[in-house]
Amino acid sequence: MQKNKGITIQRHIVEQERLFPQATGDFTGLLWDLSIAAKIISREVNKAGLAEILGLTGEVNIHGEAVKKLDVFANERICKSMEHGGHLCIMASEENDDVITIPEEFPRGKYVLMFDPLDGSSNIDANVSVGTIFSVYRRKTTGKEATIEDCLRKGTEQIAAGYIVYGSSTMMVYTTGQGVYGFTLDPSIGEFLLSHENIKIAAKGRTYSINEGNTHTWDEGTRRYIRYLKESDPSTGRPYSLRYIGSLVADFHRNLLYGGIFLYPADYKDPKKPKPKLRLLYEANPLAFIVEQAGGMASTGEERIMDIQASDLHQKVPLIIGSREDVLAYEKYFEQE
Ligand code: AHM
Ligand code: MG
Repeated sequence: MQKNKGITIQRHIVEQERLFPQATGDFTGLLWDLSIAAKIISREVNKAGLAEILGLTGEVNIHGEAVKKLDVFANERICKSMEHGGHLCIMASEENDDVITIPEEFPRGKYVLMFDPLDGSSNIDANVSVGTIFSVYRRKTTGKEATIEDCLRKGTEQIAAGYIVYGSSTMMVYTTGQGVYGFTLDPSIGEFLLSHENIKIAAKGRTYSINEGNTHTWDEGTRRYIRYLKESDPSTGRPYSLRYIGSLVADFHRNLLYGGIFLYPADYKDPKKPKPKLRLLYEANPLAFIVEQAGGMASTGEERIMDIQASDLHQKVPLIIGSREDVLAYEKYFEQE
């Protein structure tokens, strides 16, 4: 039974925290601050359709003010919402080359926040769903200030991860390692309400999500796997349907709820130097934590995403993520090459 449906995100966070008697409330504060940033970003994303009236992002609006690009706005919003709370010691964002330190005037906390402020933002002017992705670690260094070492971690060290999808409604989905919970923003009261309790992904889906225009860049294993999905064999649920939005959070969210596999393999145009696109720390790890908590899998094709030790803040990895049996089947094809 969905006994908690409709409770606010704040109450849910507090109740989750009560499961850990030693908790200080710090972590609750962190997630709460993030949910506020999400509401503000949601408001701005929803106004994007008014660009004709208010001025396109990157231009000067009718009031003579520069209109910030939404990804820049989202990045600044998250930094501002998170830097003063005393929960964090350092942050890193997909938008910044280097780590983001906490300004001197604010207290330092024990947590590290990594985030992609507005993934898929190139889609925004066409009213396509976009998202914010985040991941939280506990600090590991012990010096006066946190360092990049606190950010270069393995996904298995995450203590929380989540995303906000700005779509037909705004939803925040997160895990602290105790299952996956989804909250829908009720704009009339400005609160995220629990709408999806203990989300589980189907063991096997009927859809695949990949940029098929890149076929010429794929390794042979990926090509054979996609061909296999398209063959007709009703006894094994094939052919699969293709669903690709080109906005990672939206593609992932759909597959999480309906089952399926998302693939962004490396570009093998130069077989000696395969080039992946998606980032380990801001995109792959947080979604991997969520999918595993929901019973699914995330892999590079040959390695569990969350087992990779990050060596660079903007390191990129192939990402194959979704229903467990589908990811396992992909790994078999990949291994045979
Ligand atoms: P971004 O971080 O620059 O927004 O790019 C990431 C996006 C993802 O949302 C999406 O899955 C992918 O790029 C789509 O790439 P492509 O257009 O190559 O299919
Ligand atoms: Mg991104």
